Amino acid sequence: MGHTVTEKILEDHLVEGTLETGEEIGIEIDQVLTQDTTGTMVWLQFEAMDLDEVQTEVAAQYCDHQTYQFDFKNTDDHRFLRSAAGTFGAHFSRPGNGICHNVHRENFAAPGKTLLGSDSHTPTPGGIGQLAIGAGGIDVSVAMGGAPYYIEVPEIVEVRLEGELPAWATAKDVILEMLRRLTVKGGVGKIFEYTGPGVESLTAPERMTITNMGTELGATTSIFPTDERTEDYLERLGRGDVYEEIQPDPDAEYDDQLVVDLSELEPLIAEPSMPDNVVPVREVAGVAVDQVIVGSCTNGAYEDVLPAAKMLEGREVDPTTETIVAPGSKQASEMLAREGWVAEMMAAGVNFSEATCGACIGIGHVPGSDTVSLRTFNRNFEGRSGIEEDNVYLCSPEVAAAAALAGEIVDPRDLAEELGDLEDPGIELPEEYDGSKTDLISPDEAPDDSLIKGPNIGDVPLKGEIGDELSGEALLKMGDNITTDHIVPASQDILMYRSNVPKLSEFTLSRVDDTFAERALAADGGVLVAGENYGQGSSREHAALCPMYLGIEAVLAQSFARIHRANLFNFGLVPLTIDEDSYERIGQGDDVEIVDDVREGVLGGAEEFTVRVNDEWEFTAELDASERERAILAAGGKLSWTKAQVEDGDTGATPADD
Ligand code: MIC
Ligand code: SF4
Repeated sequence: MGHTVTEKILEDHLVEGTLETGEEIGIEIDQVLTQDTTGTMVWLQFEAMDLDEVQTEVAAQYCDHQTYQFDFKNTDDHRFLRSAAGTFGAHFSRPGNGICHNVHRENFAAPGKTLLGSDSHTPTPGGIGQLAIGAGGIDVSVAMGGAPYYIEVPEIVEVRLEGELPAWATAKDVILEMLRRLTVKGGVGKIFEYTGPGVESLTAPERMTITNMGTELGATTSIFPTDERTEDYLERLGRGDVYEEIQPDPDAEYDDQLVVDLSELEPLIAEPSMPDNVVPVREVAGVAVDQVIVGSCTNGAYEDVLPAAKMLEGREVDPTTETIVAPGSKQASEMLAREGWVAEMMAAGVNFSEATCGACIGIGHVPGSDTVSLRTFNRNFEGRSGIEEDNVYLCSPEVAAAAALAGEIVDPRDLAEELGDLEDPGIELPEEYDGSKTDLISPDEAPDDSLIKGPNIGDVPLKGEIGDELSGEALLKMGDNITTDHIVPASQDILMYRSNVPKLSEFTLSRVDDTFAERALAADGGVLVAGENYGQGSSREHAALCPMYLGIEAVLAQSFARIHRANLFNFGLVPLTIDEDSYERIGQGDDVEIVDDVREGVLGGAEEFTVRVNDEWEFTAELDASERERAILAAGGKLSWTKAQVEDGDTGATPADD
């Protein structure tokens, strides 16, 4: 039987297990990336495991989320990260150099290689045939120490692209169409592999918009085959030598298939406040727009900003619409500046920002109350923009620029007809990506060789081993699709505590119930109850770490998002799956008790546990976990488990010489 692109790369990197859907395998990781808001924990855990040197081919530390450094704590985090990169052997990208996914694709991404990153949009270079997966921080630390990354082999779904995009339809509309069809949980347990004649009509950057936002489907990753377009892109980056052709075999078999006819697509938009709330732009035309932002790791690359710049050239944005462009990397800004596009945009009324995640997580450009913001980003979860009742729409740079000009949502095809001289700008790649590399410091040039820890950088809290008994109050009952932004928000006032878990945990679940943290501490233990897809969104392990710190011992949910589920194991919280009837019946404040011996069940492979509620009624909850996950859980989390493994010399990770 022939192989898919995914199988070829997995097979090349397989160090443990059998490559069969649903089986747990261990794969070798070639590259890792981390960023400023998850990176401090990555390195603190690397240090706590007594590891002293990066073992992967490439490790890169980016500073991208909180680059404005509103507080000394952010600056201290950046200083610590630079010192950690220097001490342990990673590349360091200075604050302002750009978003991790953009800078990584420009400098390190390579077909056929594996990449593990502590950010959920790590799959971005899947667009150039890299198998790239987002994970919690400790998974990245362990892989960086040289150990395999363990994963259940997902279903591989073929997304067959037919035809070519018509005028004004874009790569963003391809992924919005996928979200419209499959929803934000449609990709859980799946890898989307793009194939078909439509692939060659898309440039490498367009493919990366699609793979980036595959994360919003809940997918493990998304990947494209490689071809002349991939090679051409890498050559323009000056890295043609890393090109490798990877195509699926003609008789490759997929677990499932869907077809997207590119020629049938039209400009689409995700309405507030979920990325799968997708409708044609024409359906919401006429809605007044107060703010437009072009940027983010989805659509902030040079090739994304350029079409918007071309549309704005010689025109003026509507006086009622504030328009901001925040490129994904400093290289993109520098090139756009040298070519004169920055000046054109400024003359059109654009406020040009530094290369940062910023507004994507509510840091800067927070929308006004009762206003509409149109963004080229990937997420519009309620409140993420920095104001609770926000109205954030997601769209392509072309739709964003059209709205900036019109002051309202408008299909660019209709605006083009009205204006007469507005043409679809299309996608144009530069001859050469020739931005400076000043802000990317290689391990050889590192200015530091020891860790610099400011007063806000604390230790990683540890949980004890799991005991025989587990009981407590159902401290909070939540609905479906609870995001990690609900669990530990990422806004500016909270983000500065990412290295200080006791302080950060005060904000746990505050977006659902602001009395939660206080109640949890007072209760000294308890459980959480949730509906489907609990923990979707970010890779931030703080969403498990903070509840753990507050004494939460288990989460009972109808289903879990992939990265968050792994994070729960990593911090010793039992993720139990419950059915709809039990979910409906259990109430907030109920007393919950696992009747069976928990430790024995976890270690002995029990898949079902009896849960007793208020001493009145019982139901069965499921624990679907591999042997390795059970051992991690029983040890109280991955840090304790790995330390023990390292002491036994079992992980493949390389401990420090004492
Ligand atoms: C996000 O888009 O939500 C983030 C902020 O990039 C997160 C990482 C984090 O929480 O630090 C992600 O996507 O993993
Ligand atoms: Fe940054 Fe937003 Fe991308 Fe997350 S989704 S990495 S916050 S730009």
